Amino acid sequence: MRFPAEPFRIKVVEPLRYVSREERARLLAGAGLNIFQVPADSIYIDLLTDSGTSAMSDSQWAGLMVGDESYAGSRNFYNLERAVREITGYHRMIPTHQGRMAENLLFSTLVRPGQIVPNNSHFDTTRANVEAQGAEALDLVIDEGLDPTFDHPFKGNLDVAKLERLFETHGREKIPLVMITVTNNSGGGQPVSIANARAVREVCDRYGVPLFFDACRFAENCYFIQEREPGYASKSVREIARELFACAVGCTMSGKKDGLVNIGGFLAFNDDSLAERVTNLLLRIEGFPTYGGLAGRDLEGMARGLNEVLSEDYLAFRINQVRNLGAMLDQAGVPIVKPVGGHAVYIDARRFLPHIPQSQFPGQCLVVVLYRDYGIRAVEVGSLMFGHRDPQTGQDVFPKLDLVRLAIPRRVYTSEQMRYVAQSVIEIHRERDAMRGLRLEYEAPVLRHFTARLRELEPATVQT
Ligand code: P70
Repeated sequence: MRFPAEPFRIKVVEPLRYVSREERARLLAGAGLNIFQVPADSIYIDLLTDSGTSAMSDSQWAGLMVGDESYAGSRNFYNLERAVREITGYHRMIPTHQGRMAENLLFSTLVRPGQIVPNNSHFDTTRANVEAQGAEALDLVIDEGLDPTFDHPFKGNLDVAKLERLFETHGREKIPLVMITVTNNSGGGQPVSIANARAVREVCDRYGVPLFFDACRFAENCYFIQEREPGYASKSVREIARELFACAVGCTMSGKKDGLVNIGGFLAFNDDSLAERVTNLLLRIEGFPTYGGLAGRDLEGMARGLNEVLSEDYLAFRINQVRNLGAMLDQAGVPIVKPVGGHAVYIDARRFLPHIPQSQFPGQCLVVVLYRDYGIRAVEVGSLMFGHRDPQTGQDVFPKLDLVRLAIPRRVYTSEQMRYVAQSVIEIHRERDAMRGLRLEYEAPVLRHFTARLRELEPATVQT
């Protein structure tokens, strides 16, 4: 049996502070019920994100000591370049301080106002970076990907027929590139199959448009391919990664996910003239091309992390830790997105709290109670994160799904802590009828979820 218990032991521990319910309630009220504004040392289990929260290995920590902090030509740059080349096959690697800078560089170079960038689903920063160019960020995930109850092995797939129609309607001039996010974060951390990536590439080739991956969670995606896609069971995850990356011409990467580091990212592809254009911009806004906004030691940590993340013992543990949390919730009747994705369990807040309308942020209601009563931090991926007021009609626009994400940091929490999380959510689910909706008191014009302030509605105003 390929048993997915922790394939590591604990060498260093980080004590967690116990905070009373009263103190948590006070902190949350002071934060405008916005979990991003709560100090992290007041949180028991932090499932806000799997990004930048990984525990590094002894080898990665040792790698920091061989950081070469030369301004130009650091040896760690070459180590990272080699790691990226071996894994992806892309020979140009441009380091950035994190994923969103890779997005900014790529879209600033390729995208013009009025154009459309299709993706299976854009995540928040990707969408914001496309829109910052005056372009439209269009989500084309398959319909099954939008149904939280539909069991499909590759719910992250991009709808090829919709993509064809988009090209037929607008022509290639309007579409500067196509992106696929692996795994598809907004849709529940769902994987994309190689067959789908190939079919998308075929359409892109026909129209002469480049296909890029948003590759943050590529290793988790490749593990699912090995597990689920016909013909891949006997291939190594490393081989599968190489095959997957060959379907695109390049990628943006946040090393904070499957790079197993706390900071870092890169842009990688084979096109030398694109590299020249991106580098000119990089020099102005990020740094010299051999460090790109990072210290030499950070480059080394990421080079080692990218190789470690392809360990199949690690991936079996990782994917199954997340899956087991989902199974505990599912067995207790908590509505979750199925099948469970790679980095997180997503609770379907609209089914969890059917008495709270989308205009009262059901997902955020659950986030508030999870922290106040149990010290757990989750994140809303729904009306608060993606809802907005249409400037033309003045109407509120809500996303199709209202989810609460329990993102699991890599190699950080024990299975016992995961059980505590499951029990907490199950207890809230039993008491859900007493929960009340929220209203917005302040919102910023972009990425409002990071700084929004909310207030709990009085019982009298709750719609039932
Ligand atoms: C997350 C974080 C980052 C991300 C991503 C995809 C598919 C690019 C990026 C940007 C963001 C986040 C969300 C909620 C709470 C905290 C953090 N995703 N593409 O957790 O990468 O952060 O390195 O600039 O998921 O999903 P970077």
